[in-house]
Amino acid sequence: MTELILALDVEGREEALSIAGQCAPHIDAIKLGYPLILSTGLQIARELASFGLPLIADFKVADIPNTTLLIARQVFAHGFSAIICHGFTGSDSIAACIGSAHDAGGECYVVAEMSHPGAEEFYHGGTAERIAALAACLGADGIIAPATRPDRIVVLRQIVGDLKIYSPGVGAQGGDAAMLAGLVDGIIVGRQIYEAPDPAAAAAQFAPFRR
Ligand code: OMP
Repeated sequence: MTELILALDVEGREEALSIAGQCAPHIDAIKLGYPLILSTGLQIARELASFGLPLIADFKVADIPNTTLLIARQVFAHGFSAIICHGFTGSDSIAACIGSAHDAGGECYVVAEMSHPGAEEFYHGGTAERIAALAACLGADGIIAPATRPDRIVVLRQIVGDLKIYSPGVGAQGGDAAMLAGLVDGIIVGRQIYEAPDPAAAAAQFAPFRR
């Protein structure tokens, strides 16, 4: 059983607020990334906060420690509760993101392995395992791991223990929520919900998998 995190990758304020409002009773958190934030500005977080759900900033931060810290500072100053960073940048950058998040009372999730097909080119062969181990060792709140490869989640779960695993790739990318039950702490779903004729009904379909 798992949380349902809505990936709100729409490109307009009105649409974002409308979909978030419709889905709010059926979801546990909202993830905002570049599509919405570049089109509306970080202040959209203040408006979405009115739905009373945790807001996750998906900037997949991949920079030097100082720039990472400056990005995280902006994110938490705008009311987000969590941030996502890449893990391939190495321990100092990951630690900067985790430290900034925790200083602000927030959480940090580290991408251990991505969900798209091309991710196999670099993440497989030990890299994802190393990132997951580093994230756990540095005190991250969780990792991001692919719903499109449940077998990989089993491997990464053995490394991170009871650290949270949030998993994108359900629906549009081919991942099946039923395959992830008991393996992950949260599924991240975008298009299957926000492109549906009735987003609330699409979100409600995940009710059997929610805690
Ligand atoms: P849909 O494919 O539309 O369900 O959206 C998935 C969401 O998860 C998007 O916001 C992606 O940017 C994000 N995501 C992935 O799809 N794969 C990853 O490996 C990592 C993420 C992420 O960090 O959220």
